[in-house]
Amino acid sequence: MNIKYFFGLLSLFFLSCETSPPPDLTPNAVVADEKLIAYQQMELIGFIHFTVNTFTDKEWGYGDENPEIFNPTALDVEQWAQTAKAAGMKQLILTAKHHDGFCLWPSQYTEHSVKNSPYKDGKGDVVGEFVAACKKYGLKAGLYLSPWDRNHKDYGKPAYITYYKNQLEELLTQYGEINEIWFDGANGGDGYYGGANEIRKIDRDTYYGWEEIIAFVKNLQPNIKIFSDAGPDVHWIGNEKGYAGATFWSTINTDQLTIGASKTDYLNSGDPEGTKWIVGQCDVSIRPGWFYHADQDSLVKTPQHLTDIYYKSVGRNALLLLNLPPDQRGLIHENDVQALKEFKSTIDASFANDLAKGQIASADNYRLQHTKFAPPNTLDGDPMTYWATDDGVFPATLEITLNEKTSFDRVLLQEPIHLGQRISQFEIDVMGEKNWISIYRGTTIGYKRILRIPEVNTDKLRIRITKANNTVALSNIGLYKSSPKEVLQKK
Ligand code: FUL
Repeated sequence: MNIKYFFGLLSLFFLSCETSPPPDLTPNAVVADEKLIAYQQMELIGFIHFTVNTFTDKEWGYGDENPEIFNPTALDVEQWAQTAKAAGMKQLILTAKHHDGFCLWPSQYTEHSVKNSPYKDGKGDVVGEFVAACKKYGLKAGLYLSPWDRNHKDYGKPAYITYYKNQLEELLTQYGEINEIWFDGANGGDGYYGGANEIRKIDRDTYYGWEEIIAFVKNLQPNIKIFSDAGPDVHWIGNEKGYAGATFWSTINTDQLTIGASKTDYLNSGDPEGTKWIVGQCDVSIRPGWFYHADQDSLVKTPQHLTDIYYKSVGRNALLLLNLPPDQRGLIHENDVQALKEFKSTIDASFANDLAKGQIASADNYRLQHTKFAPPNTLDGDPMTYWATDDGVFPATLEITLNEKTSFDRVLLQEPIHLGQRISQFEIDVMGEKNWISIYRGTTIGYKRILRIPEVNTDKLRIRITKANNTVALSNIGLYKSSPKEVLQKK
């Protein structure tokens, strides 16, 4: 080859290297797929606990209820959907069947159902009406089908599993797309069981044949997300207060999980060594009970309490599933609607103005010195673009310079989870009179972490990531001044 020609080719090669963007960071072995990223981005979703318990004033129905007691006087599923929508929820999950076995749809496999109730003279289908209302208001619909059934005569025997699958088939074939199915962990104990009135226990590991049920569900609805305390797509957070751990990994080891018997601490923190990506979900009720009880009308959580829960769920890399139980009219009570409204306006006020927007992000190191990995990517609001360092750079330090001294007390951080969850230790410093002052030490970030820090007034902040399981990447940083509404004002 002619030497001139050779050098010509070489320079062409370098030129093309410069123009074609470098490849993405190598993803971790365990990452969030598109389906779970979209699920996590919903952030706030709602629960609707409604059944015979609403009329018997119980939390767990025994299964011996007369279906005629189910008689809502003004049931309005659209009010549920409107309330959820106005609160910023993206999905609602309805108890199609709770532990009492009463079905809110006219199942052909049982008489313990809405078809034998006065509601619409037995012609009503609350599940169908609920799914249609969700659709109308642009919400995803999810269904809760209690594995435990205190009404069914065959509960505990193989025949019940056939019954349970028949019910799943009805729910997952007759109502269009269902985004989530919720398998509760409470299972076995005393019940009516077709008149036997006895205690029945099941083997949690073997009775349901969960693997087969999961495959059955996915076959009927390929895009569905399955919740249980063991996943496979979404897992319980280990308490019913709505709190994820301050260290929370979206990765977890499924061989340590059993539906209905997983260790709550493990669920609350996830596992940095986890081999599966399962999204954490924090369920909590707006009232003390999951079902409506008139004597709890004055015990609705305050907007401030709900806001605190928001920080401990959405702000800790998990989803918040907030329960809004309809009353005997079939409506979400006025007190709950009011608390929810104020909660939403508080969050909106706190996060209306991102003080980092349009400011300067810089770093000593960014990968290959290429714009694809440059610090300003953390300020563009896009979860897919990110700042990344060269391999092995610790601490990875990113600085935000504000155009003037600014007061803020909330720091929002996000990792690009399509590449996995990486960060396990970081510190935040702000510039004082002359020196950096450390104001926060944290562990995990994940999809979203919102830190409540004491108010600072500064024009410089830096994030130092001191430990991660792979090359550091951050997709988003926000700075906010919280609304005074977050704190209950003394009258
Ligand atoms: C629990 C159930 O026993 C409660 O009644 C409620 O449905 C809650 C969400 O899950 O395990």
